[in-house]
Formats: sequence, C-alpha cells, structure tokens
Amino acid sequence: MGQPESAEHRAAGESTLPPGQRLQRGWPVTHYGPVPKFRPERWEFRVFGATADGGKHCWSHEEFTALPFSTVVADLHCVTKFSMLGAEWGGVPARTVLELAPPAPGVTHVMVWAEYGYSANLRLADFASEQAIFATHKDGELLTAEHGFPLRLIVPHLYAWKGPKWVRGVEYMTADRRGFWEERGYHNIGDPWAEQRYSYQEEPGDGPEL
Ligand SMILES: Nc1nc2c(c(=O)[nH]1)N[C@H]1C(S)=C(S)[C@@H](COP(=O)(O)O)O[C@H]1N2
Ligand SMILES: [Mo]
Repeated sequence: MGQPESAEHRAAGESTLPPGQRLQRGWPVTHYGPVPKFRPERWEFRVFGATADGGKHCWSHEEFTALPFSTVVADLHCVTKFSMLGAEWGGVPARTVLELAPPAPGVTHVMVWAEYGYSANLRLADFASEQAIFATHKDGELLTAEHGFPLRLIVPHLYAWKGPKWVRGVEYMTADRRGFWEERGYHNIGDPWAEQRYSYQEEPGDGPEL
C-alpha cells in the first residue's frame, strides 16, 4: 500500500492522498443529525473520567478560547473517500488539554464527546499526537456552524469521523470503548494509510468486541 513512501512524504510536510481517497475541491459538510445552536452561556468544555486528581476540569467558552492558540497545517480524510489537503487549523492543541487536565496513570484511551451525544474514541497516543488540535479556526477564519463552530477536534492521521464537530469534552478512560461510528460498523482505530475503514477489517486487539 505504499506506506513507507507516504510516511516519508508526511515527514517532509507534503500532502499525499491515502489509498482509495480522492481530492475534493471546496469543503463539503458531512455529519449525522442537525447542526446545534451555540449558546455561549450554556457552553462548557469538560474533562472528566480518570483524571490525575480525580476531579472534573471545566472551561467556559471565554476561558477555553483564552488558552494559548496555535496552528497546524493538516489534511482531512473522510471515510466516504474525499480528502481535503493542506488546511491551516487554529486552536488549542490536544496536548495543552492533557497538560492542564492530566490523565491518571492508567489512562489508555479517551472518548471525545460532542453535542447530541456524538462521540469518538481514540487511543491516548493518537489524542496526544503533536498534530491533534481543538480547532476554532480554519485558514484564519472562525469555523462556521456547519463545520463545527465553536470547537471541533482535528486528528489528521485518522479518518475525520474521529474528529467531532461541536465538541464539548473529553473523557479519560482506563479501557477502550467504542464511540458513535465505531459502534456502527466503522473501524475502531481508523488509520487512513492502512485503509482501516470498517470494523470487519479489525484484527484481534484493534478494538473491544462488538
Ligand atoms: N459531531 C459530529 N462531528 C462529526 C461528524 C458528525 O456526524 N457529528 N462527522 C464526522 C465526519 S464523518 C467527517 S468526514 C467530518 C466532516 O467535517 P466537515 O463537515 O467540516 O467537512 O466531521 C466529523 N465530525
Ligand atoms: Mo466522514
């Protein structure tokens, strides 16, 4: 599947398409269910579950958007086979959240939660990757409501369903559990370079039993 080559390209910061993907012009909107209405006074970002101090960590919208801002140039690969290359995502790195609200030593996975109960599970190492970012901006502009305003997660090295739009929090977990699409036939890990699209492709150890 040409993985060594694509790894090299990625190391050089160049965009290539993962196997089976095609380039998309523009930026389509893809999600399940309605677009939630943003109510700043009711919005909070919550880190809970197996935190190091056993407590919850909450940020209001004002507090969260005041956290140190950085940018990441990265691609977006939808499992339905379109890819968008080279977007600049601006926001708060997932690593910053891990630093400010550290997980307990036994944490192996996280569940990222969004409005209406959408969720995606990630291995802690995937969530902690340098490129994973809670984005408020794309290419210097605030996200639109359809694309996840006020906050969405981008994990560039995994299929885009692993990046919830309208994200509201993170649960630290000491064992893996399937998220919304992972329970509905999509691969538990979702590496586009290995074309891990569907759960029937999972190898033993890739995820909890279905
Ligand atoms: N909350 C939520 N986030 C979601 C989804 C969803 O259904 N609900 N769909 C995912 C999928 S499958 C993709 S491809 C991307 C699409 O992001 P875009 O609409 O900004 O292109 O959002 C992801 N995040
Ligand atoms: Mo997708």
